[in-house]
Amino acid sequence: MELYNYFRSSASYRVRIALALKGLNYTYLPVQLAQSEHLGESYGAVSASRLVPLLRDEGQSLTQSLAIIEYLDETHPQPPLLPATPVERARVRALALDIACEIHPLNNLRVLRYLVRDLKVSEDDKNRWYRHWVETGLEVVERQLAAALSTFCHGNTPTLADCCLVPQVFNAQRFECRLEHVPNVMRVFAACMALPAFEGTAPGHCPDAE
Ligand SMILES: N[C@@H](CCC(=O)N[C@@H](CS)C(=O)NCC(=O)O)C(=O)O
Repeated sequence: MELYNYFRSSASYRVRIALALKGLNYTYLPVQLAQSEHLGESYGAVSASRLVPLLRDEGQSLTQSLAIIEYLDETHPQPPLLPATPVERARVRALALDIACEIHPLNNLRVLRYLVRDLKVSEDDKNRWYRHWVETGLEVVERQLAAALSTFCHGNTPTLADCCLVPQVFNAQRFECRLEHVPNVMRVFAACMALPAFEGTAPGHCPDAE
């Protein structure tokens, strides 16, 4: 397998965690987002959306981190990243989507660049925007974690939801977001980071880390 990704990309980090949890080897292919390499012709020939991550497996190109993780879960079922019952699976997917759909897209690189370059928003206001959506978005996750306490987001083993939560907290810390109001998010974050699959694939350990 080959993973096109970028060390600071939280969507890429989700997939790195899933690959590590399943003990799968892959070739790390860096795409330098900071230098806009993803917008160039060569990555454009690989990816229609020009976003990372993109996983190549068995000659197929797979995009969208959550779809990639579910693909990995179906093709390599152990350890499972989704629980056994439909209602539990719905909860885990909902937690993952609360991060991947309700927080991350508002703070993606192209959105931040549009705010600054096209709408002429100041650097300070861009950071306020970023923090606002992370802090309010994580509150939604916090309420759900507080209502059903468990070691990880759901139960005592990591799931798709944890693959999303950890990279989002990394981003939050990088942008100095407030996190005292989400103690259960931070408790689950700490439990995940105690595992090599989360720690070893963190941005700072990636081959393209600056
Ligand atoms: N929903 C997509 C999001 C992919 C995505 O937006 N990736 C970011 C990096 S985290 C990216 O490539 N951004 C480039 C840009 O915004 O120009 C997924 O989960 O894979």
